[in-house]
Amino acid sequence: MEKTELLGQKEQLIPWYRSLESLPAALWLRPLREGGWTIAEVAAHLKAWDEFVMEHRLVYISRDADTPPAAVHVQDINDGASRYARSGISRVELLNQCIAARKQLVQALEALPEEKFRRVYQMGSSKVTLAQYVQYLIEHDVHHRQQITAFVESLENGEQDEG
Ligand code: NI
Repeated sequence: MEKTELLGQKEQLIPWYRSLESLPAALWLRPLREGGWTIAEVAAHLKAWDEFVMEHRLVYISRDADTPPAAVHVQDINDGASRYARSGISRVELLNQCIAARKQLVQALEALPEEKFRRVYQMGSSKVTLAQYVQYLIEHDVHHRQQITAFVESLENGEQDEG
């Protein structure tokens, strides 16, 4: 995938975040499945990973250094995002922050020359081109979007059955 296409796909999360503002308010803090994350937690999770990528990956790539094999504390990042989503922050505020983080991420990627997307970097424990890495991040977006879409649809179908 070319840089322009990759950035276009990363930007698609912005209108999707906005669409979450118009969901019934009661769904925002309802777990997707028993014991699972809420929509708020999924949004905070995506924001936390955007921040991680900017701080711990793109900063190094912009300097043309390999990213340091600094340990990625996945569980800590995810737990922190969950706590943040449950901290009492409003839906509008959290979504605005998610959108701001995503805009920053897209801008940071945009600032990198095309050539860097074809270069191989050490990303944690694996070596991949920047384009492959961004492709992986797009798949992560799509995975969580599908999760929430399926949840909302299942509730809509459930309500129709009852009606
Ligand atoms: Ni995830």
